[in-house]
This record gives sequence, C-alpha cells and structure tokens, in this order.
Amino acid sequence: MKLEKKAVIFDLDGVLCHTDQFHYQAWKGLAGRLGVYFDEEINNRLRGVSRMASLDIILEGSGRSYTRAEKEALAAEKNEAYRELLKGMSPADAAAEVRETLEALRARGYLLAVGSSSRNAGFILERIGLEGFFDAVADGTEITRSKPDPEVFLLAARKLGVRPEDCAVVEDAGAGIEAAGAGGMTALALFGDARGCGLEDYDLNSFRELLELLP
Ligand code: B16
Ligand code: MG
Repeated sequence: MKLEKKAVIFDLDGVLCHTDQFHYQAWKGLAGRLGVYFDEEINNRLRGVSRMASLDIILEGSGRSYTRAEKEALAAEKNEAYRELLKGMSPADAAAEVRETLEALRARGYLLAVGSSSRNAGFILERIGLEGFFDAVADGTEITRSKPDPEVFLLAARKLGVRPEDCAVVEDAGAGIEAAGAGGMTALALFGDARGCGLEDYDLNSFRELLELLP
C-alpha cells in the first residue's frame, strides 16, 4: 500500500519514545499508596488518555469517591513522580530508527508534527533532543478534549496548514486511532493496543515501515 499524504502526525508517548513505562511506574506508585489494584492491563487503558481521565480509571478500583480537590492533588502527586523519571531521559531515548525515519520523511518533503495528549510533551521532546524535528507540536496544554476526541490532531493539522485528509497519524493507543479516524485522517497503528483495535487503516510492523507507505 502507498499513501498520498502531505503530513505525518506522530503520537509522542509510546511512538516517538517510551515514556509509557514511566507513566506505569508513577501510577503504580500512587495506586500502591492508595491501596488500589493496578496492573499492565489497566495501564493499557490509560494510553493516550488525559491525566485526569487516567486517574478516574485507576480510582474505579478504590471503592470510594474523591472530591475534585483530592483528585487534583493525586494527579499532581503522580505528575511529580513522573517528571522525576523523565529527568533521567536523554537523546539516547529517541531510537536511531526514529531519528533516521523522521529525517528521511522530511527529505521526501513531508511536513511533520507531534499530536500528544501530554502536558509534558515539550519537556519530553527537549529531553530526548527531538524538539527541533517538527514543523508543529500540538499537545495537552492546548486542548480541552483528550483522545479519542480528534481535537489534538486537528490542531496539529491546522498548525501545519494542511487538510485532515492529507495527514497520516501514527499511534500506539486505541484512543489515538479512534481520534485520527474521527478527525478524517489515515490511522497507522504501531505497538500498544492500537494494532488490531479494529479502527486502524494499517498495522505497522516497525517505525521504519513508514518509509514504504509514504513514498
Ligand atoms: P501527562 P500521548 C499521553 O500521551 C499518554 O499516552 C497518556 O498515558 C497520558 O495520560 C497522557 O499523555 C497525559 O500525559 O500526564 O504527561 O499530561 O500518547 O498522547 O503522547
Ligand atoms: Mg501514545
């Protein structure tokens, strides 16, 4: 299959780098402190979902309700632990395959963007040395509705100045694949629960395979 596209929008956590393991560790620490059961399967439901919505999913297992203020404090506690883990990231955390593929796509004339639900996206891109690679970044600080809503991808397309149908989106989350489809974009699934979720247009076997799809 060959796609006719002008732009590629990349999810960040789980696609450009593997911060998903740090999200898991930070949520696991919080859940442990609260005595709430948490495992990899529950963690998979948090991919691409906003911080508050993630907390709500975790607290489903708590058997009690929390006030808005309590939840804000818990989300802040998790984010502090998560940011500590992010500080340990470096350019070595962006795989050579990712860098090389981004460079090759750029050389072919594609516009490149990030579309992430994360409010930490700017910090992460800086840590891994990819902040200069993109024509636009749309992230959790600029949207009101998280994936599966298409808002973040539509914002990325608008920043690039291209129509949604001219964009391919690369995602590791089912929620992200759903968001891409809802925005009228072509959804490419890589890793995570995105592959085989049933809503994707194509399952990628590797990041590099993008170079076969996008001539
Ligand atoms: P933060 P993505 C998402 O990023 C993560 O997949 C998701 O697990 C996280 O809850 C969300 O960002 C919010 O992150 O707490 O850093 O604002 O996959 O859309 O790049
Ligand atoms: Mg992701």
